[in-house]
Amino acid sequence: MIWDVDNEAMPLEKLKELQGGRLRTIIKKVYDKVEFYRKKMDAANVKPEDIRSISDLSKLPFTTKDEMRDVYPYGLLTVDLNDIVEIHTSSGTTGKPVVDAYTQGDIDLWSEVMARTLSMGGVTKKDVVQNAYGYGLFTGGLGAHYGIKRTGATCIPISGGNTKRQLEVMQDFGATVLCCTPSYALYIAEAGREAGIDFRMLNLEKGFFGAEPWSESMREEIQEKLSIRAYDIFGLTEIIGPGVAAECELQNMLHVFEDHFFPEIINPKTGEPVPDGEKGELVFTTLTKEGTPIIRYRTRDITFLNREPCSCGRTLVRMHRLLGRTDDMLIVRGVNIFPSQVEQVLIKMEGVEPHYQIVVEKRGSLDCLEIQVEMTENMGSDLLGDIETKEKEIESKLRDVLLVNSKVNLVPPKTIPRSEGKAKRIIDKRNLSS
Ligand code: DLL
Repeated sequence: MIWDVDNEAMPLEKLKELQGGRLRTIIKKVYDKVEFYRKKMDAANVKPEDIRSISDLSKLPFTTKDEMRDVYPYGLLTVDLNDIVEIHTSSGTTGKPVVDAYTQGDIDLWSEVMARTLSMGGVTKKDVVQNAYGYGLFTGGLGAHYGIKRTGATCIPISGGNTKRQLEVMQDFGATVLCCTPSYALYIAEAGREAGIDFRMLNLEKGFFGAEPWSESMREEIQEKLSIRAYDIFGLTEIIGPGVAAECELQNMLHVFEDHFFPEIINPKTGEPVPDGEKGELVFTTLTKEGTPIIRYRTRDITFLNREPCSCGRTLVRMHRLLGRTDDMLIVRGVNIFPSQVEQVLIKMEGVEPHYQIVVEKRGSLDCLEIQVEMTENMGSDLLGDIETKEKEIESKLRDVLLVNSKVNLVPPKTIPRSEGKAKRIIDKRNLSS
């Protein structure tokens, strides 16, 4: 079902016009009201009058996460603090977080884009949605909450964690939909299996997973283990939270809600826009957000755009599931490595779980890559001391994909820390020692 057919299936000419008009308004507003943007535009010698249509966007300077931190907490506000009704922050582990301050209009927008997201996977008022994204400053919990309520479905605001209780609630309340990070969905599946739950017998039908990278194979695994259809949903605090892009029922790339959040793909090294279909860094401009509009925000996420029509009828451009991040990319002995590549290898192998951690260290002047991989429950006993052979097999498969050597260590089941939110996949010890 298309939640907002007028805006999600708008003829492309009309969409372009709408985006251009919205861009003119927002640029004038940030130039008048926010010193941060006025200074940057003056330095780049661009005036609001120079921005007439969406194709003028590339004249404007980028905004980076570090710049946003510099004006923490309220430096990007376009309205009076009295008009802000809610605040969220990013979940960064270093430095000050990035702040998103919402007006009531922004909360309405957020509810709408999240209602679109859930409707794309078929959620209606008949559904009972278990919302296991964390509630709090993180945008996942409340963002999904607003969308669930907007669709008219029943919301169970359980938040993340307490997996035993998640399973109990899922059964007792007959949840039909699960919202959480993909790694937590797998954890719930695992804990359920141990508790003797047959997910095929439950009401659960679909799940909306995002906030961290996951692969197509991980989708298959979640779909099979939980007996559901699993949809990828994408967003980030700086732009609004979840509700920036989402998959439709065809599960074939994520429609970007570009009437509100305009995407560009740039070459991360040169900052130049790249043609559709080519990989690069995703950049967003918010066209309608009131509290903290963001102009040309460099997400550090890597993907590409696809403008081919989708058979669901939506005209909104699609982005491929994230291929990595410019900052999550490890450079080991000069070779670029993404955690998703490791996951793709592991998920196809017998006897191991897609629970892993990548550790990079310097030994002398050489970068060493060690990958801890969990065995399945029965692997230890099946292999009878053949663990080393298995490790070698994984190392060889990884070398084919990563193009560098790594040392694989098989570790007993459940020894890699589980996360109720975003999983921590990389431990880079090189920075700590330098
Ligand atoms: O993670 C918002 C969100 C909540 C999205 C719930 C989806 C579901 P942040 O904490 O600001 O916001 O983190 C944003 O997470 O730049 C991506 O690198 C990553 N990310 C978000 N969704 C996906 C996804 C929320 N579907 C950062 N696939 C983004 C891969 C994702 N990575």
